Amino acid sequence: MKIEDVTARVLSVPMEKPFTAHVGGKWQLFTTTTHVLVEICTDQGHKGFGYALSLSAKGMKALKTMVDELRDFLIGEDPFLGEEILHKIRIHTSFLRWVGLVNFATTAIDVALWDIMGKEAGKPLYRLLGGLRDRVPVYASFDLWRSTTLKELTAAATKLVDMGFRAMKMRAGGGSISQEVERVRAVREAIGKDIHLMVDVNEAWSPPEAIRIGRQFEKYDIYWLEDPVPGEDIEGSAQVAAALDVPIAAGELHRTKADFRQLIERKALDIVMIDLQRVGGISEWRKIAAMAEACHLPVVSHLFPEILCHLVAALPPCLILEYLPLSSSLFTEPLRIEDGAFVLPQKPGLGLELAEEAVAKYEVK
Ligand code: SMN
Ligand code: MG
Repeated sequence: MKIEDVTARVLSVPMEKPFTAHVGGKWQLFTTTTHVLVEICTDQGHKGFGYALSLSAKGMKALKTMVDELRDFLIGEDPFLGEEILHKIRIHTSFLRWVGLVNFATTAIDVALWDIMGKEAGKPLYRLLGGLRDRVPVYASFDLWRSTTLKELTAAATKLVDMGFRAMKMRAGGGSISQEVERVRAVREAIGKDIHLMVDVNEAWSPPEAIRIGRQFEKYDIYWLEDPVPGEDIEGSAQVAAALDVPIAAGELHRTKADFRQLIERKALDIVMIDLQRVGGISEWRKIAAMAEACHLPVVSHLFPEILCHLVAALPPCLILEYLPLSSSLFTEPLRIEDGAFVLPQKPGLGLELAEEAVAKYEVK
């Protein structure tokens, strides 16, 4: 089997539920995601797809160009030679290092290769990766934004429980200590003691602030406190992790195995959160998950529930799947959540089918 064609398209996809979040040190309203959708066709008629996305359109045309430039490393190759293909790409982009757009481009390519491998094997990806679980615990990561009023926040949290979620993540940061603590207290009271509650600060605090506020969160049984300080402040994160009983989750902002080695060795986290596209795809995600496993640390996913469900289902250190879908309108079928669990698709590969009409509608030429 040989790769015959590789195409990349830029799509501007409206969000079902726009939100405001603290990203890049600033509060921003997000209404659209920009995807770069990559499709790979083989001479046997198998077609796989993958994608990378951003909350901003800036740089995404450059990402498409990056994928177009990497096309030569794919044409004529066997899609089962994923490691070999990635290795060649890395050698030829090594001056740019394996971060940023290089990683976003390899993500879309690597995901598409895994989709083809699953289709060729006739198995859903989680089975190809050696997994058996056809359901994984999931947490709701939408609606409980820091921009909501206290009243909206508790109503939204109660609604998530009514929808069957057994775990949920709220955002924090930006207010006074008493406001932040009051929001966590109110959500815990609204959802009761049996629901897992995570709090994501998106880098909004300094280490002393994180320690002062985090201590007051402890009595509300927080499942994890996420990115309390800037991602680059590994030492600060280690101080916070040492001072607090609540487990610290971090890693979504990090890119390489060497980054994760530092986070782990300097004890900057208790739970390893791995983003799909910052690390460069499924193949790299698995390796970083194995590093965490070797250090007896649990792993959690970041975004891309429709892709990372396969990894969470297959890999032993994985705890729970984040559910903040940003790509659902590109697929013919809705993602399935039942009784607080994400139901793995049973079709081969990613188990997803592109809604061609929607893709054509969202394409930016
Ligand atoms: C997050 C992701 C996407 C937008 C805003 C915030 C967040 C998460 O850090 O963990 O989901
Ligand atoms: Mg986060």
